[in-house]
Amino acid sequence: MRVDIVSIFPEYLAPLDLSLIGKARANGTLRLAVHDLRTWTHDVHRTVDDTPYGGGPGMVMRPEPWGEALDSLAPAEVPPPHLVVPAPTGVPFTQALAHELAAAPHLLFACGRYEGIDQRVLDHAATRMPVTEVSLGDYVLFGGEVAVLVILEAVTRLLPGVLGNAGSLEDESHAHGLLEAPMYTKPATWRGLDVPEVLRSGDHGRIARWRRDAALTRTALRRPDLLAALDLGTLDKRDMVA
Ligand code: 6GU
Repeated sequence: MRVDIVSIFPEYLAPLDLSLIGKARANGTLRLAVHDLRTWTHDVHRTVDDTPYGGGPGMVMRPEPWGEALDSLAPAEVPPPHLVVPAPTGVPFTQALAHELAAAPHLLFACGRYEGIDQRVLDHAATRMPVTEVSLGDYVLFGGEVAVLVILEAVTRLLPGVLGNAGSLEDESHAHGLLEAPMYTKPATWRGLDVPEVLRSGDHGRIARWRRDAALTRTALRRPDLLAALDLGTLDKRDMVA
């Protein structure tokens, strides 16, 4: 997968050199480049923002540098990249969207700052490529950079060969619309607290049942919205008594 990120704070993306994303870059699974938006300015002050039409506080990112940046990074390419714009006004970022983005050959991230990017940039881009504004949740960040770190971490681990154990993708939280059951490792007793007996029983049927019930209970308590959205056809008879 190819990934381009445009930001006025490229240093913010330095963590992309680390850990499994860094490894995916080193072995060629991920061809990632970070670009400074000011590369595409032409005035001595390298201006990227201006006051909002209609008034109000803050500044808005001017369209010209963004237009040139997108022209440069998405030249009449077939297929074009998927433009992802992190913003609190976007659609919620979910595991399903992570899977969708992981299937794209080329992602282009536009990191806005201030009160956002002039809307015409996104409207114009949408005439030539898929554009998705994505939100991490119902709160406001300074800019899109940290959101890109989050989105790319969720996407990269879905790419073939990035996770050592692909089985990790199978049962994890959100894979089936449920939160995952609690996990334990050795020692069996720690500070007077025991690992649930069933997990040490070696009875794989009982263990699977216990984990399923724990996942349902945890989801009911913490994320009733997920439980309500669950396809009832995926429940079995014993789920109903849990
Ligand atoms: Cl993706 N960007 C910004 N700037 N704020 C956010 C967000 C994204 N998601 C939630 N708040």
